[in-house]
Amino acid sequence: MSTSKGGAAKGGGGKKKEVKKETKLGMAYKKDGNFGEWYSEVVVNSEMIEYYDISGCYILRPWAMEIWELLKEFFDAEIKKLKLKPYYFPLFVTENVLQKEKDHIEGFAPEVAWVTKSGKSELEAPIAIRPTSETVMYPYFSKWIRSHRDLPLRCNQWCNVVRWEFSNPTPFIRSREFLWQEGHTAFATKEEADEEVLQILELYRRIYEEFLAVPVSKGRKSEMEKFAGGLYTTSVEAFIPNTGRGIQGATSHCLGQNFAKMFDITFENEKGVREMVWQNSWAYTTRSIGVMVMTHGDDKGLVLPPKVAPIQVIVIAVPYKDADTTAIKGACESTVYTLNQSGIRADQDTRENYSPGWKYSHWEMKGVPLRIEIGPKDLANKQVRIVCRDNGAKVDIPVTNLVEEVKVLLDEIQKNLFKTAQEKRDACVQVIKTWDEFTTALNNKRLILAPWCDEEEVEKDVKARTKGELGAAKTLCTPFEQPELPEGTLCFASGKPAKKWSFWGRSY
Ligand code: 87F
Repeated sequence: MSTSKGGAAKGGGGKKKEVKKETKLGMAYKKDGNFGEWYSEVVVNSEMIEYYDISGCYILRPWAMEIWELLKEFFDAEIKKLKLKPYYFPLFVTENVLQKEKDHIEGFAPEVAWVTKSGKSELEAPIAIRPTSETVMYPYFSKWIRSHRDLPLRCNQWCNVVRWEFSNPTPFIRSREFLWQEGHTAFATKEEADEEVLQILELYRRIYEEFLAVPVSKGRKSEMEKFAGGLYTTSVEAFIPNTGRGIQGATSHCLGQNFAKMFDITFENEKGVREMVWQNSWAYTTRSIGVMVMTHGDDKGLVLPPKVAPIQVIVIAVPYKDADTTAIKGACESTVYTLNQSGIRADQDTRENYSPGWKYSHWEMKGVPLRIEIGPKDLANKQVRIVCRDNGAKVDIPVTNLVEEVKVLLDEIQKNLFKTAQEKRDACVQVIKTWDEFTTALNNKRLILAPWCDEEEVEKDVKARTKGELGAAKTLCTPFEQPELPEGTLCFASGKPAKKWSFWGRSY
């Protein structure tokens, strides 16, 4: 991929000057050509990800971690308003405690990673690495909760978890170790728990739609797809048009009293009577970054929504011919300073061993929303040239209006990315009524909205009938926003009376 460009380039005074070899930039794969290869290339070339020598594990570089930090800053402030407290529980869990959850852990068991040795000696008993922290936390909930005055208990932790997946690992999307926040809460009443499930789901929608500019549908999971340990599961679901696959963006579960029973988490109510608590758990992960990359990236690389861009504006000097390089450097410097002063994340690329053209490609690859070019003509006219990453638009802006104009442009890019993604997603939605329409839509990579009888057996049957190389179809969610369901509408798969509209499709 990385071939080198010729060594000589014109220097400042028109003389031929040796410039350090520049690595050629660019993407070998196209988004509409080979999507999988394109995605790997984008996350690596944009310097978000470095591959690691353990399959399914990736190095998250600053360009990814800074996005994660921006999301975290928003989410953490919001949950603190909801009285969530920060905790950190250990990474390890004993077999004994993990097994307390054995009913629903059964299906997950193959993904649990174990520590069996220290140095050369076998541990007395193997210790599991947390795949999620219910079993780590809830024995202590049982200890800490005594009376109704101890409720609600609201814990959140930001941490890593390990799930030893075997199917096709993909950076951010499916990795064996990932970062997340996990919220675990306990209430005296179901009403309080129900309310929180939706408050958190709304925050997840905002992460995707307002920050990552990715449209999602809020809805409820089917009995087959819900978290088996809980009462009901809600989620935000995104869709990747290129692969025709749905992808779960985040989940917010009401656990009911199942874990309270298992872990004996009870409280004495005002009347002195023992009751079991009502619990929730919820999480979003670094997968969200991958969904954003897939949604907005293009053939030049990453495209970042301004709200999550570590650098929103990159300033590049264009000192060609006999230009006054000192004055240009000064203008770049003061442009960055002015923007930073107004809270805009701006930086300049001062490297002298790269040409302006190389820098343009480099920062396009990294998806920076705005590029400011400053050359001799701009200097003379007291203006700068601004280039938008999303649509390539170029505008010349008087320096006096700089901050306002940059704010307007960043805002427009944020809105346009969301709007474009929403239009693309909506164009993939297909309402179907019959099995034939369903299979055709599935083959056409559609996000299918179908009338369904909501029976588990029927979902199993659909899975079985659509099994194949690309994976079976399943329900993604039943969206809260339901179109009208006319009396007498039949289930597309069973022919029984339909109870609801649900999203179906292949998924990640
Ligand atoms: C993998 C191995 C072992 C998912 C697993 O969604 C256990 C599990 O319990 C497991 N994969 N799950 C379900 C996780 C449920 C729940 N946990 C807290 C969440 C949100 C955060």
